[in-house]
Amino acid sequence: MSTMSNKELAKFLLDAELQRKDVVRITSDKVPNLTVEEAYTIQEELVKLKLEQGHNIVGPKMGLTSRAKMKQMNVEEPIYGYVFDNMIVQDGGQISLSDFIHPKVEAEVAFILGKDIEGPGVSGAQVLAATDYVCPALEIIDSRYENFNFTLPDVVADNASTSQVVFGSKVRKPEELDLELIGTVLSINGEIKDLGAGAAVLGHPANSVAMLANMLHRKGEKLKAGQVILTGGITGANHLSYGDFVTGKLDGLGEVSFTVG
Ligand code: 0L1
Ligand code: MG
Repeated sequence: MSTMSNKELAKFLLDAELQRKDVVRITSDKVPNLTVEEAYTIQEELVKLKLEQGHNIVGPKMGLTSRAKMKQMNVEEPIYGYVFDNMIVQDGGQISLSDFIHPKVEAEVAFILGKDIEGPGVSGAQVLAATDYVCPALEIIDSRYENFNFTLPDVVADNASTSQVVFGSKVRKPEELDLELIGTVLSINGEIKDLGAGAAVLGHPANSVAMLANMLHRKGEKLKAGQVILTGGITGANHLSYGDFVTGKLDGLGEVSFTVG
């Protein structure tokens, strides 16, 4: 049993984020027997603290949605976290390396919801019908744990490593694209770092949003119209360094970019 409350654990992780200082994973000493369910309770406390600080939720996001990442973490189910308005970086803008511990970037598709979506039993087809637009995105993840060394409950408690997000300025109606086939290239300084297709995300990025709605239903929550949902990396996550120029090109959705200052 930990001597720290869930709120104290959330504060510990938030302090690490705000001070850009990595910490040892909480399951190593503080809460060795932490379950995923309990970890989501810590994440809820973290979300509350961010809301209390005046930040607003842009939308929940999905993580660990590729078979490769799930296998690596030995998990059957992806995880979710929350993106806040103070995490958004303008397309073509600059991020500052000093705002992070050890950032990595991955290319994703984001869904902009036109209608609420409530589980259980939500399908990808229902998600597409409830989606107004999709757009390209670059997610910058930054685990608060030393060397990205964590177990599944650790990363859930740490808001799924969420840090900053660049949404592309071009939006398209989902029915105009075949999101399963959407070719994606992630480049840094003109060098291709990784590539993939939309199907890397649970077979189709809409399936990721469906799964998210079904997972949130367990907590009595739903996805809301207007929320922007990151569906999970189509590419792997690549380390960022000072001076990097990062682009994500998604077929039919155009380019999204940022520089690292
Ligand atoms: O967005 C993501 O896929 C992050 C999931 C957390 C795992 C990681 O930090 O690599
Ligand atoms: Mg991601």
